[in-house]
Formats: sequence, structure tokens, C-alpha cells
Amino acid sequence: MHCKILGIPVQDGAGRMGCEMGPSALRTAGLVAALGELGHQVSDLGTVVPKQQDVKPHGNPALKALPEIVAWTDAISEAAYAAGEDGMPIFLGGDHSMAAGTLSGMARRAAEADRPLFVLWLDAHPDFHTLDTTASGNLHGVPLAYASGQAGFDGFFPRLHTPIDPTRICALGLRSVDPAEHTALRGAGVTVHDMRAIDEHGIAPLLRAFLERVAAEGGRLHVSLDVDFLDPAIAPAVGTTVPGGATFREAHLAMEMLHDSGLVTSLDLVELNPFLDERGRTATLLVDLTASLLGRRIMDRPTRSH
Ligand code: 4U7
Ligand code: MN
Ligand code: MN
Ligand code: MN
Repeated sequence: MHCKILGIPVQDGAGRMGCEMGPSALRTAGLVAALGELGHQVSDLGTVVPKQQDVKPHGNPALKALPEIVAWTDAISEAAYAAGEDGMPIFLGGDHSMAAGTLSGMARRAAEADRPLFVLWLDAHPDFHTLDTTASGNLHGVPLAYASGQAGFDGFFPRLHTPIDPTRICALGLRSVDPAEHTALRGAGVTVHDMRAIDEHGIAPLLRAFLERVAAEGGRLHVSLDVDFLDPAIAPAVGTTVPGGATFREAHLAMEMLHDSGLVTSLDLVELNPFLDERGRTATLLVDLTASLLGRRIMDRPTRSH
């Protein structure tokens, strides 16, 4: 596999500063070497730079940094589309607003190859607000709604080449969903497995059912991993901690199953805030999870399906 690393140091979409240091921390934690040891070719494509542009004022007074995030989204989308020509892009965030660009770029790439794009959203939050419904105004809370073509972004965010079909999105690990997001997720037909579902069924059957669908439809799969998917006890370097997240083994098992599926074509590592980390442990955990997704395993066999 040819892994293409792209740094996206956006932090204006989060409520607090620090995510701009995320790409540096992931590189410092040894991402390139870890993937190289698994036999992959690794290219570091460097850092995305936002493309400044005029954005008209929006009616929601809570919105923060709209022109900045629009500028980032346009540049990230172009860079993701370019990186997605071949190999496996790995996008190092940066706050989750960057997924507006990575998803739109990868969706355009998949459409050109005549393949449906599926999304596995690993997060405590669905990030399914529109510009009108967000109360915090933090734009890391909107990327999934934007990329799946929900109303209210027209005339502000870049026009989507190919909106992602919301029924091809699976959100796993949710435990903080605002009422407007709940309504919109149900209306759009997104598959949602919240933490209760993981508790009741285990993460494996939920993920396996989704991967079987992706395979059956000949899809590509983009994985978006928000640090707050993980329990804050094992991943403290995040601004939006919510208790009761995925455990160390649940997260690794998900990555191991994703590897064995052979379906993953791109990956976001987002919301790492190194200013809040403890001696680099969250950055190191993200590197280890990425290694599991790219083929590191405990023994010389894949996880059995039954
Ligand atoms: B993240 C929130 F209200 N929904 O809109 C909001 F709970 O990328 C959180 O998943 C958004 O970390 C979290 O501000 C965005 C809040
Ligand atoms: Mn453009
Ligand atoms: Mn998120
Ligand atoms: Mn989150």
C-alpha cells in the first residue's frame, strides 16, 4: 500500500486552540516509521494551506470563523481529491471541520471511478448540524451534514461535486447527540450505532454488518476517526471529552476488522489537541490504531468472523 500523509492544521472549527499542533504530534509519535515497518511505502505530502475567499455574512449569530473554515474546506477538498488519485490518503488533523473537505474530495474521486463512497464515522458526536442548527457555532460540529448534502450550506460552503448518500454512512460510538442532529440523522437515514448498541451487542457484529454492505455494493470506504470516539481515560488529548467511550480493545478490534476487510481507501485522524495530552500518550495511541488499520496484528491470523 502507498500511504500518503497530508497535514491539515486547522483549529478554527473547534471551541479551543491546539488542534493545529495535531499533525506535528502525530509525526513526532512516529506515524511514518510505524507504517514503513509494516512494509508500506509512505509519502509525506506536507501541509495544506487555506485558500482565502469572500464569504457573505450568515444569519446565525452563533457561527464562529465561517470565512476561515470555508477557506480551509475549499483547499482541503482540492488536496484530498488530488491525493486520492491512487494509494491511501491519511489526513492528519486538525479539528473535525476538515472532514468537510476530505469527504467532499474523496466523494468526487469515488464518483469519477464510478464507485459509491461509504463513510465510517467513529465519534462521540455525529457532527450533523447545519449552519442554521448549530448552537455552539463551532464548525467542527457540521462536516458530516455538509458532505452528505443536507440543506443550508448553499452559498456559503463550496458547492459539492458529489454529495455522499447518507444511507451509506455508519456512525459508531455516539454518546452526545443534540436534538436537531437526532431529527436530521433519522430523516436522512444514517445508520447509527450509539455506545448503548456497542454495550449490548459488541462492536464486532455492528461493524461487520456495515462492512458486508460496503463489499456487496463494491464501495470505497472513508474512515473518520475523532479522538473523542475513544474513552477520555485512554485518550485525554481532546477538547470535547465525553465519558463512556470506546475502550482500547474495542478501538483496536475495529481497526483490525477494517484492515481484514481490505475496503478502506482513506482515513482522517482528527481532533487531537496535543496541548491537552499527557506525555504524548494520545498521539501514540492514534499511531498504534492506524498501524492496526494498516495491518499490524497480534498473531498471524485475521479475526474470525464467527
Ligand atoms: B466534534 C456539539 F453541542 N454538538 O455542536 C456542538 F455537543 O468534531 C459538539 O465531534 C460538537 O468533536 C463536537 O458544539 C464536534 C455540542
Ligand atoms: Mn473548488
Ligand atoms: Mn467529530
Ligand atoms: Mn467528537
